Amino acid sequence: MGQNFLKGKHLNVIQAPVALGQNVEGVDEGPEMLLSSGLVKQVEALGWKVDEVSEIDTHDLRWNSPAGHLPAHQSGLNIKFPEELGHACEDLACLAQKSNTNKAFTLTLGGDHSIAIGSIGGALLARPDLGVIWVDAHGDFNTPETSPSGNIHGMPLAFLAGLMKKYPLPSFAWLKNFLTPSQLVLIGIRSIDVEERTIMKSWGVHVFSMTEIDRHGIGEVMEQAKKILFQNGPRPLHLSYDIDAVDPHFAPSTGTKVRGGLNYREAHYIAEDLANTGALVGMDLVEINPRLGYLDPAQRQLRQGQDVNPTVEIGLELVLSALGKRIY
Ligand SMILES: [Mn+2]
Repeated sequence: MGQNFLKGKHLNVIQAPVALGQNVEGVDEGPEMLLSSGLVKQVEALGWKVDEVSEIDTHDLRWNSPAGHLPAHQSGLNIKFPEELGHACEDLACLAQKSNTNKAFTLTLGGDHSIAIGSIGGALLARPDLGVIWVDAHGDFNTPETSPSGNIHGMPLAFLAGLMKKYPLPSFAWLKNFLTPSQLVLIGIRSIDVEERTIMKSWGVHVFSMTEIDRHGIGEVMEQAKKILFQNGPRPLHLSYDIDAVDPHFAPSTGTKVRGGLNYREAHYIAEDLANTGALVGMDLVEINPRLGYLDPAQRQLRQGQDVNPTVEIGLELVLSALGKRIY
């Protein structure tokens, strides 16, 4: 397509070890596991120059932080830790905006999916026209009125679609640019809350659930997804990859497992196909919880005497696919 959404092959890694968007301990350990598994070296082996590896300040956002022990509902709304997560996402948004302004690829490592409010909210400040491919088992479109749990990791798309503007949440006032329905596609979905579905239908989001993948195959689904996102010509794309989209057989270390997900090749095909567009400018990889599934003997692998967590491994591989790694 010949666009210049990136300036050369420069990449920034942002670590966002945030766990308070959900309620399972350990998801804040994702970024360090990915980095200690050799992410930077393998990204560089694909010809990328890693300009910066930064980390947002999350001292009070980890599971075992003081905030983690606060009562769940501080705001009077059915939403947990809006203050803490709003400020963390604002920090992340600053870094993401800067990286996008510099036309570097922005790779954000979570953490739970609440961090996408920061990574995408920040990218939208630099690139208001950004298209988003949201790969997930869940809809992530809940609001305080529809959420069964009040966990923000089930609400990031409601924030990014502008549906939270009606709630008094000053810590998210920095969110300025919002997605429109032609800027967003969801892929791999198989679990939507009843009232969340109503919100999604009335907003008009394009959903490619597992049923569409069964019926048409992932290749055709990606063609349709690109048709929607590129209907008015080329635009930069951001891939928000929740590892729970992948079937738990392949990616067991995650907090909200749902059976019937993407198989190994389907998971990769999405990332490979987006890399092929030449339009991909950013990616989130979220919800890897190395503490879950890790001790299951059936999942245990050893390499050079060291434990390899298969979910961390597949996450790393998905990043490489999105950055252009090819079979042939
Ligand atoms: Mn998600």
